[in-house]
Amino acid sequence: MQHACTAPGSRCTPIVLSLVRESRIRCWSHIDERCAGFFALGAAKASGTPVAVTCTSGTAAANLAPAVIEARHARVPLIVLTADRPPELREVGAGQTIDQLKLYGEAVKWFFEVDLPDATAERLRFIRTLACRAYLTALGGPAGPVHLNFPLRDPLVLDGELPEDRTARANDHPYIIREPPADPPPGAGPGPHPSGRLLIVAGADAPQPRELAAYAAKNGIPLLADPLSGARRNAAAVTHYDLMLRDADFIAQRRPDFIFRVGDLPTSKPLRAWLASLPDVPQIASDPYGTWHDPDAVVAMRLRGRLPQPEGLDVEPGWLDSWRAADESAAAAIDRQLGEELSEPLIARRLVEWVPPGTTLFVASSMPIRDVESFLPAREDDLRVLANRGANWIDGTVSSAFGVAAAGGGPVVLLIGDVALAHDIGGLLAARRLGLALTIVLLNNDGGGIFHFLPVAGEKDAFEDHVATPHGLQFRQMAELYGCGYERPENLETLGAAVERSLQSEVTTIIEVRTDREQNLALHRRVAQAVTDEISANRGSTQT
Ligand SMILES: Cc1ncc(C[n+]2csc(CCOP(=O)(O)OP(=O)(O)O)c2C)c(N)n1
Repeated sequence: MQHACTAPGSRCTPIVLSLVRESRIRCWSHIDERCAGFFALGAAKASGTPVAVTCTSGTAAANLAPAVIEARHARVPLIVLTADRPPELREVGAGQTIDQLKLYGEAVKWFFEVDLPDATAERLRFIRTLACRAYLTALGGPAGPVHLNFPLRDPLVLDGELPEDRTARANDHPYIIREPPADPPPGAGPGPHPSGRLLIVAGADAPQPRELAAYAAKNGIPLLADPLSGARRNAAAVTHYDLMLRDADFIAQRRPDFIFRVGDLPTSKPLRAWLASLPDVPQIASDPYGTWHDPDAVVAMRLRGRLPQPEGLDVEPGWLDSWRAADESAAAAIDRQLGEELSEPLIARRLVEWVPPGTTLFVASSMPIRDVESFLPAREDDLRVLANRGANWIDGTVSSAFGVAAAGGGPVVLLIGDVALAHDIGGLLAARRLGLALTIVLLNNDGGGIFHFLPVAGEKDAFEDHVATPHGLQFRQMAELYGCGYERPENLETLGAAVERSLQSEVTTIIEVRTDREQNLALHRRVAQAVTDEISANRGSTQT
């Protein structure tokens, strides 16, 4: 384990001291447990290895729940170490005591109530084994959170010498080494032998996305890849499916013969609706993590391993070309409609032009993730796109992005709306306290712009105050309060320059772009209409 997060308190003192004094673990200190949980989540998501988070007893531990739930849904290895009162102080009116047993319910892969171990050789062997087991459980199968609850009795700091620990393995070797799980053989089982109009849909955590994209390109199979899949690349990538699949005629002409679904389902509603409308088309999900992403109950075959990639498939000639031609028409229509004026979709489309290879783009839920899916072009470089799309909420986004930055591995740019930023405003403490540099591109439309797309927008008496929730926050002042740099570009050029400056800077910078919710809705509608018009106009050339 390389990273751990702490939050202050008394009862957790022994755990905090143990983590801080272990030179091989980098400890990140947080004030708010909710932030600590999401920070750990981000670091674990980015590194792919378990990260521990500890806190004191009571509601402190309850504040970790949102991150634990997200970790479960997004398969992120998190090790939660909560401090608790010893048995004699439970249910007797002692302060700061709640029932912490199975506090996170089914959201954790494993709960274990640790006893009050003495520092004898047997107990140390037990605790070492427990630590290894927690680590391996968090990492194995589908990864996820585990919870160890530690009753701790006064004194909470050592009042004497510890006996010599003779249980460590030589040369700092782990106490237990586990054989890495064998990669499931590609295409375990007989596998289908499809032909005709084949299609691949790739979502978050698609295994080996580059290989998948190369395979699709080589075999002429259209690849509808969510940016979170890492597979939106190469010649078969169809980027604008979210807009194209709103056109009934387009859909009518593109009934596939086989659909391969890899990784999680993409966010796009039109894509989901289209897949749901094709129960008669064999849909085959490759499912290496044992997850079950099929809300419409249309998947006919589940493959345990990766998608088999047989060569020499009999794919219908012209099938990929027709998708690619429509995709290019859509791109042209989008670019014409968006022009150069700053808008939320334009930023989702162009932001990556200013970031160096190896950057991670962390995208908040609500419109940012949707706009990135709809508008981010295919890229051949190693841009990584991450998001908290396990449970799809907006909480903890800032902290998660800082956690990604803490795990190292290149610059991190966070694209986020104002409500999501306000929700995790405390996460900004990581900028100065932990010395982490993030580039935060803030799309400030003073409220939840997404709700304008929903029928509730018509309920005028309640909509603005209770759904859109404008707040009027002055983010310049907020940046100052949290020791962040601040820029407010007014056009595309100055935005690009601000992003590039921020990426060179050693401090976190908030780059605020003001937008308008009503205008954003209107622009999205215009773009969608323009794509439909363009595809229809080019129908002759794109027909299959
Ligand atoms: C923890 C949590 N509470 C409530 C919601 C419901 N919700 C969905 S989107 C949204 C508004 C987000 O607004 P903002 O971040 O400004 O993005 P925009 O909609 O403007 O793109 C809310 C409150 C949620 N997703 N997560």
